[in-house]
Amino acid sequence: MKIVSTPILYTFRRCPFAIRARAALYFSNTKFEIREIKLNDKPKEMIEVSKKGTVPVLVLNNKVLDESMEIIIWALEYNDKLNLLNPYIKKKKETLDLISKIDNKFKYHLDRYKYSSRYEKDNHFKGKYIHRNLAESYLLEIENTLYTKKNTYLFENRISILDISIFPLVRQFRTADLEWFKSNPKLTAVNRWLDKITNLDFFNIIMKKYKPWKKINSPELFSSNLKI
Ligand SMILES: N[C@@H](CCC(=O)N[C@@H](CS)C(=O)NCC(=O)O)C(=O)O
Repeated sequence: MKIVSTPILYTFRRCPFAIRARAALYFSNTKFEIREIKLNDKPKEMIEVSKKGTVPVLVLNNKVLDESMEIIIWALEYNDKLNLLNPYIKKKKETLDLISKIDNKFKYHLDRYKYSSRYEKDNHFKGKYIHRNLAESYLLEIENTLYTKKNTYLFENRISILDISIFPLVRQFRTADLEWFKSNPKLTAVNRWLDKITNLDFFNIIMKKYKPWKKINSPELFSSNLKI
């Protein structure tokens, strides 16, 4: 698809779904206007194009993508010189199934662990540490993949759509209790994998801080200048 105008990304720096969308836009070398938002004061320009009010939202000249996986796939189908789509092409079902398990089941328990006070009155709430154990059980599968294959990354030893889609949610889980996570002997390979990814140059670049977007200010342009 030919891009006429510069894409606009509505984003929130710490949101794991926005982090993975920015990662894919980075790896696809897409130049875009970055609009950092406040979740409690969303710009009307964003709601006009996507009523559901979640970030990330990518506005293209002919369509709006308001699900992070749609943005990732759009970006990498547009330009994927580093072959991040490899597992999505070779093992599409397994790849999407794993991402969906992390997005839904793992994230469900992660929220109830990390933000336990918000759920205390919920009938289905099992207690902070039970939810931590249940979230951890999904990471044991990842630990097993990394450990048994002696892999650095989740698919064939190079960074792929699987890593960039999953690591921001695992990072969110880790930050809930850094000490517990880092010293957890059951998550040695997951810790190594997360350290490896968050120490790559791209991570610093996509985590740069921007002031919340205001229409009157000049646009902030994001360009990865990836040498590919
Ligand atoms: N399925 C969506 C989830 C996006 C999402 O839940 N984003 C959160 C921030 S991490 C959000 O915008 N929540 C709206 C709010 O808090 O008002 C995606 O993958 O893009």
